Amino acid sequence: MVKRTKSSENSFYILNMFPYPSGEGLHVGHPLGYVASDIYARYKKMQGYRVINPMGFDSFGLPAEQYAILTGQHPAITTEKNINNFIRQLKNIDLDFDWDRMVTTSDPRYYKWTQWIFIQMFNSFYCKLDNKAHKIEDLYKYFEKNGTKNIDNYVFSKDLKYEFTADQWNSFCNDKKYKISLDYRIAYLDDIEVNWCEGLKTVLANDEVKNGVSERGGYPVVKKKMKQWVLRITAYADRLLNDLVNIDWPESTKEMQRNWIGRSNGANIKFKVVKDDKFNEDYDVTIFTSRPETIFGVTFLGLSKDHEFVKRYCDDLDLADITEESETKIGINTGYYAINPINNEKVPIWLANYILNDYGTGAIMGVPQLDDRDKDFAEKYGIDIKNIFEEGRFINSDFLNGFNTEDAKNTILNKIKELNLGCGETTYKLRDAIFSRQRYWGEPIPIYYKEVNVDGSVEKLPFTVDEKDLPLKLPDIDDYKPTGEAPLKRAKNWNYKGHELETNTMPGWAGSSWYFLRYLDTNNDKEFCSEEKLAEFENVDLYLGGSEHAVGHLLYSRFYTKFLYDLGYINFEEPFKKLIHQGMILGESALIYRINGTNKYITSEDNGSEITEYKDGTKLICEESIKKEYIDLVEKNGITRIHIPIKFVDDEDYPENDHNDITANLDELRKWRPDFNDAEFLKGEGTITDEQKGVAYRYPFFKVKRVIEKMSKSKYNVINPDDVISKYGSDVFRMYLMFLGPIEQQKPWNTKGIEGVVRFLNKLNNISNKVSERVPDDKELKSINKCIKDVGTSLENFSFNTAISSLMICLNELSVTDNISKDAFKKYLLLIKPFAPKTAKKLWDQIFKDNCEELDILRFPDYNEKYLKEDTVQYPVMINGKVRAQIVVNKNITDEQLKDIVFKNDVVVKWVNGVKIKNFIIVKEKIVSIVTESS
Ligand code: ANZ
Repeated sequence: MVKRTKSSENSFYILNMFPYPSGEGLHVGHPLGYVASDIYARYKKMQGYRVINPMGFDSFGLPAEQYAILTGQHPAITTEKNINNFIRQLKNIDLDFDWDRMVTTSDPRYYKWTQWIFIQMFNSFYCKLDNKAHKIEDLYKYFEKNGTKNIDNYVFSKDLKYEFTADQWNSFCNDKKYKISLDYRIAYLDDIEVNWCEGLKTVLANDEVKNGVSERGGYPVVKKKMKQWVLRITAYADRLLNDLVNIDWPESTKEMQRNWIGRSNGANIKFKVVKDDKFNEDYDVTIFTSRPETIFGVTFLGLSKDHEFVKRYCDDLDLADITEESETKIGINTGYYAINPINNEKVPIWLANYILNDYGTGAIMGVPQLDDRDKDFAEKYGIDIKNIFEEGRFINSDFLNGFNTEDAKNTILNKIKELNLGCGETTYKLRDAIFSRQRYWGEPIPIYYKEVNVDGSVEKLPFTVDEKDLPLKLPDIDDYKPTGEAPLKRAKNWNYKGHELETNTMPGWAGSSWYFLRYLDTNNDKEFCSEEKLAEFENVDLYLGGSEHAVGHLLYSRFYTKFLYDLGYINFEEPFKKLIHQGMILGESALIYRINGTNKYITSEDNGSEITEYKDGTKLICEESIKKEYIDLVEKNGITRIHIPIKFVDDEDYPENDHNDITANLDELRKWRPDFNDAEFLKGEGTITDEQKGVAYRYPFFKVKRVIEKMSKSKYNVINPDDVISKYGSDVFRMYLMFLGPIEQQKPWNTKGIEGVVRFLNKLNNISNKVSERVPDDKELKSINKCIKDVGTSLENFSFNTAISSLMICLNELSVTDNISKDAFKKYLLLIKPFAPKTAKKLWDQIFKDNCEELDILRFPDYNEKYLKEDTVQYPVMINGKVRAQIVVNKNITDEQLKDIVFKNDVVVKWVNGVKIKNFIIVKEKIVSIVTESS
């Protein structure tokens, strides 16, 4: 059990979500969080913190495998190449990552421990007594003592299908005990319904299936039960929910996790099925509702088509039409009725496609007035709708009449318990996490199957590979093509000690759910992380990453952390104390329009009418006959939008007009793709008048349409940081990225705006020639001290753009004089160092190298409050109780001087002219009050 607590208050762990090393490399959107973290890390280090800011690669995944299928290259090879390219690009941005801590999830030295954690999950169960994972041995002990008596209160499990006494258990052979224990473990095998697509020979995720066919290719998809490894994350639902209050995360992300976990407090209520001539058994349907107080509004019961009642009594119904995928509600009337236990009303029992079999009890009470789904359904099938709620109060609800929702809920829950009609019940939307993937490029699951004898019959049970034999390395295969079978089935000698090995691999999130722990002790081959190393930094102080991971990765990481905590391997329950989502950097795409069925292109989206005149007044001048020809064609054939590379959009050619960012370079365009070779572009000619100079420019152009959208290769709007850096240098790139706006905000990259940052750094370079030995003057002291304070405050608030604004303002102030004092300049370089490390270093070496002071060891400067005091003060002037004017004066003036100024003020003169002053009061640095005679 880890007892050690964090060894240093002075340590700080910063982390970015590690990237998948795609073949496309980084675009400017990726490094936003990296640069922010780098600036923050450098700042914290300058404050004397021990900081780590590691980087690694989430390198298992489908794209590498897809690429292998196409090219026959082993994914390990392409992955390595991609990683090297990423590292090169990241270093190019001057990111000061702790490269010696780097992890890659597809490295056997790393996934050894991903496999080890899986084995720990296999060897554990979740104990309800203390709400923690325990070693499976404790479950054995329980069975030895109690058999399955009250097992429901002891172990967290989906269904408890065994029943035996302690004596019986003790008489079981080991293999039978082992087999029984398999059902209670945190990692367990389950027959799970999956979406099987025979056409693609693979299992598909829910979002890859649309209307019953595969999104890609449109092949039929069927539900099929398959044996899969599953992790019992549902055992952690309450902790995952409750502990959200302890972490500093965006509220919206917490809310998404809450919704995903979906705890719902309601009730299970029994409805009796009515006996008649075709049905005379005693049968109850138990429904789950989150709104038991609406029970007087029930007009039908709804069951999932897989409900047990249906299997038993409805074999005469044709269930084929009830597809879950369908967007519209579909139902069948079973012909049976149930009795509302509260008011004894008889309501019909329907089957409906919107009722999930694995949520609640798979049965609902339909309350059409208050539940939209029920309302749609009732309206479609002509089922009654009863009004029971109006203006916040229940009506037509007998003993609930006049109650509000909360009172009604409490009252009905008591009634239900009293009458023994059911019980309060908490349900969750969260499902156990399917862990098996039928693909190649992932961690092998360290399980083998051995035949054992259980009660006289031979069964194949799963066993874990010995920990000392880890990693279980991913074998080579000859053919990566998907055939519907797990690719590892084609691996030669894929067995362990003569027993067949599991052929499914782990999902993408297995490796990413715990990598933040491995950074603390990357090269340890004895443990996933040693106790000492854990104590150095513990959990992540600041985590940066995209909000698209709000549920998946962040929830799984929390689950893994809690699990390792339960087993005593770590002493914190949450992986990431503070979380910031960086906003997406959008690209500016350029679109042109092809007239369908031709190789002719027009400059505008609309049907041709816009061809003649643009909103800015530019006239398109071309011969009427040509124009007419185009307009007719556009109307006849229609047009297609085509993305063209943004780099063909002319930036430079017409700097004096507004069109420089909307005209395409047609020569480049023709060279770009063969189909543009002999393209005909309907060029326009524009006129722009420069009123100051009194000249008009005329120029031909081909106007593209600009849209701001996600950066993506397919939209040709990707800006590669390498290009920006080779043109402007990494400091400009870093600062511009941060200057674009608040880190959390989504914002477009606009290369033109970069010039402002270029000018700023140029100015800094220039000023360095004017450094003088003189002592700083008051203005400098004030300016630099204010800047120190503002940059520090901004950084503490992760407001990088305002920090840069402060730096810009200060530089402007410092550069008004002919020279700048060495002292002020030195502080300024320290302030800018986290943002523009290269520039800071260069100037430092130029100016201060003889000082024998190393830039790298100097602390972030402190400010002196005394220089921040304003030397002016603003006085509101109150005349007869109303503020009529504001007067700004020097702080040090005398009362006499102030009085003089006040009575010379135009507004004051207007109000007090000709009347006698009864009273004149000055409250120092606060207010001036005048009371006149007549009031
Ligand atoms: C009556 C009712 C009245 C309901 C009302 C809702 C609103 P949450 O809160 O998200 O947990 N339900 C129960 N089991 C279901 C299933 N297997 N498939 C589809 N729907 C199911 O949702 C709980 C509510 O969803 C339940 O409360 C039930 O409808 C429905 F004004 O019962 B309710």
